[in-house]
Parts: sequence; structure tokens; C-alpha cells
Amino acid sequence: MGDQELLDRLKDAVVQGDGKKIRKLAQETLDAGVDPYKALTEGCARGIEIASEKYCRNEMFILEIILSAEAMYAAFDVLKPCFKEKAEKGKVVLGVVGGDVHDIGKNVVKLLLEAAGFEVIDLGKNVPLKGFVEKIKETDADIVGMSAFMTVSILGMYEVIKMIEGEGLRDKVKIMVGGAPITQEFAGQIGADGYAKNGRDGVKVAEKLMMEKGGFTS
Ligand code: B12
Repeated sequence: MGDQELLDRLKDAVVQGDGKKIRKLAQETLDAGVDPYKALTEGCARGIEIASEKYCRNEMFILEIILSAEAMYAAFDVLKPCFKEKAEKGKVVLGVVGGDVHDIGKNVVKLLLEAAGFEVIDLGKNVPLKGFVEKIKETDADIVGMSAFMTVSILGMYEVIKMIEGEGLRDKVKIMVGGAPITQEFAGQIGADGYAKNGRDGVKVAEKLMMEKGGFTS
């Protein structure tokens, strides 16, 4: 079976929320020599994006998306040990802003950042806004990544940025934002340094921000 066929099977298993089959499929994909990062991005992450798009077209129920996410996490378990990158590209504090419990997208971003060699301090979901600032101080983070999926919660990102400025940390930490309702324009308006529409681009943005900080080259 070719690489593309294996990746498609992984992607379809995520869309179908087939948690039973997916571990075996993920292992078969690795055994066939497919690049594990491709399995993550073009198999698993693509699968959950398709599930989300289907929900928007009323072709899937919410419970089915939850099953898709569970299947994706099961595949992550199998793929994760393949990423031996040292966490030396930079330190990222990542979380879903307060009032918002949508953490599937954030979890994808986390894994892709880790696979690319970033250390990720995961604050989880529904994070109190000051929690971001406290963690930045405590860990001396290079980047803070905020995720939001509801229009009511996206303003929390702006409040966090104001708090970062108020604490005199703005020159020390780069800020990136993402989530379904976020746009490049909104990111610019609130004063974030970077935005990405998906986890793959999120890694590129994080690398670019580290270069701007002078902390990562290549
Ligand atoms: C799954 C889901 C849920 C699940 C969440 C489970 C979980 N653990 O996450 C549950 C059932 C709990 C839920 C609850 C609710 N939900 Co809901 N939910 C969704 C749904 C269908 C999918 C979201 C998702 O996870 N997609 C999968 C990921 C992978 O999507 P993605 O965008 O491709 O992710 C990428 C990017 O966003 C980016 N990214 C994400 N974060 C970050 C961060 C950084 C730094 C970067 C760089 C990039 C980045 O990278 C990701 C990976 O590639 C969306 C619809 C939609 N299409 O978005 C509604 C949706 C977000 N929900 C909605 C609503 C209203 C609710 C509820 C209020 C419903 C209710 N009445 O109770 C509650 C809110 C609870 C709360 N307080 O948060 C609305 C929000 C409307 C709005 N604009 O405000 C949506 C849009 C549905 C709709 N059309 O009405 N929901």
C-alpha cells in the first residue's frame, strides 16, 4: 500500500471516529516507513479538520466529533514516541482562554509544536486570564499561544495582551493566537505577533517568532 493510501486510511479513521481500528492503522503506517510527522499532519490533523468542516455543513453531530477527537488522541499515543526532537527550539505557554472549553484544536497545536522541537507548557482549557501571565513569569516563556473557539471568549485574548503589557513583559514574550473564529486581521487588531489557521502553520509561525527573538536559526 502506498504512503498516500495509508495517510488517507488514518484520516478516514479519525473522521469516522474509529478508535478501535486507529491504533493498528497508526502502527501499520509507521511500519510501512511513512514519515510520522506526515501521519500527524496529513492523517490525524487533516481528519479532525474534515470532521469539523462536516459539522459546519450539518453532516456530523457533536458526539461524532468528540469520537473523532478520541480516535485522533489514540493515534497520537502511537505516533508520539517517534518524535525524538529535543525540546530546544523554544518554550511555549499554551492554553484555551477563560470561558472556553474547546480544546481539540489546542491539543493538535500542542502535539505539532512538540513534534517540531518546542517545549510546551500546557495550561489546558478555560484558563483564567491571569493564569497565562503568571505562567509566562514563572517559566520565562518565549511564546504564549492562546486558543479560542467562541466569539464571546476571543476578547479574553486582548485582555491577556493588556495584562502582559501592564506587567512589563511585552518585550520578552511573543504572542500567537488561533482558533476557528480568529482571523489574521483580528490578531493584528489586538496586538498579537502571530496567527495561524491550523497547527502546521502554527509551527511555522512559532519558528518565525523565535527567529525574530534571535533564539532559533535554520
Ligand atoms: C467540538 C465542539 C464542541 C465540544 C468541544 C469539545 C472539546 N473538548 O474541545 C463541546 C461539545 C464541549 C462544545 C461545547 C460548546 N460549543 Co462547540 N463546537 C465544537 C465544534 C463542532 C468543533 C470545534 C473543534 O474542536 N474543531 C476541531 C479543531 C481541530 O478545529 P480547527 O479550527 O481546525 O483547529 C485548528 C485551528 O483553529 C488552529 N488553532 C486552534 N487553536 C490555536 C491556537 C494557536 C496559538 C494557534 C497558532 C492555532 C490554533 O489549529 C488547530 C489545529 O489545526 C465547533 C464548530 C467548528 N467548526 O468550529 C463548535 C463551536 C465552536 N461551538 C459553539 C458553541 C456555541 C458551543 C457551546 C456554547 C454550545 C452550548 N450551547 O452549550 C458550548 C460552549 C462550551 C464552552 N463554554 O466553551 C459554536 C461557537 C459559536 C461562536 N462563534 O461563538 C461553534 C462554532 C458551533 C456553532 N457553529 O455554533 N463544542
